Amino acid sequence: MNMDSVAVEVYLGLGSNLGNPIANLKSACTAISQIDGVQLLALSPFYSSKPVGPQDQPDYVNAAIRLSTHLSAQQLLEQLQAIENQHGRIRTVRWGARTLDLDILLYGDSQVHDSQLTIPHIEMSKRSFVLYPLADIAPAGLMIPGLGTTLAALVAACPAEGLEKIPL
Ligand code: A4P
Ligand code: MG
Repeated sequence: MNMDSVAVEVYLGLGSNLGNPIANLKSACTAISQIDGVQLLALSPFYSSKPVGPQDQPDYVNAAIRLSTHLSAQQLLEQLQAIENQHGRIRTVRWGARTLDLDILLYGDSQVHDSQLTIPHIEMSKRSFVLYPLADIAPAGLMIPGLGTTLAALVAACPAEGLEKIPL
């Protein structure tokens, strides 16, 4: 960690569809707020969503987080994967059911393309369960690096089908 560096604003997507998804996301949020070098700035409402990918799995609960950090994207990914593992995440089927999925959606205005990370998250612009919670906590004019478009434009182009805000 480089404490001299300027903090970067980061957005995460959270998802769960096994066990108690709401409890899993709340507990993940607490764990994320406790990562050294991370300051949690906002948590979106929770949404229930129909599974994208294999349909023979339960509905998901999804949310988004805004944080600021001095960690590199790679360091943050390691911390997030440790939290996924603590929540009993077992990697089997691609896009299959999971107790906890933590994805880095945006890392400042950076674009990352390496063997470990693709940022902005490759599927985010098509997924209502990512875009709507993100829009709850991010400025509408937020530019999506590499796409040359704003978050608001992506939301406008993405129907909210199968997505419902969970009243708390
Ligand atoms: N990786 C690359 N880029 C990133 C990034 N920006 N953030 C790599 C996090 N990880 C990133 O991820 C596999 C690898 O992706 C990691 O080791 C990391 O190096 P994974 O979570 O272990 O595996 P996965 O499930 O095959 O992929 P992923 O990307 O998590 O799946 P998705 O695309 O997120 O899809 N339907 C609803 N309604 N709601 C959901 O939340 N989620 C999925 C999972 C499918 N359908 C869903 C939902
Ligand atoms: Mg993931």
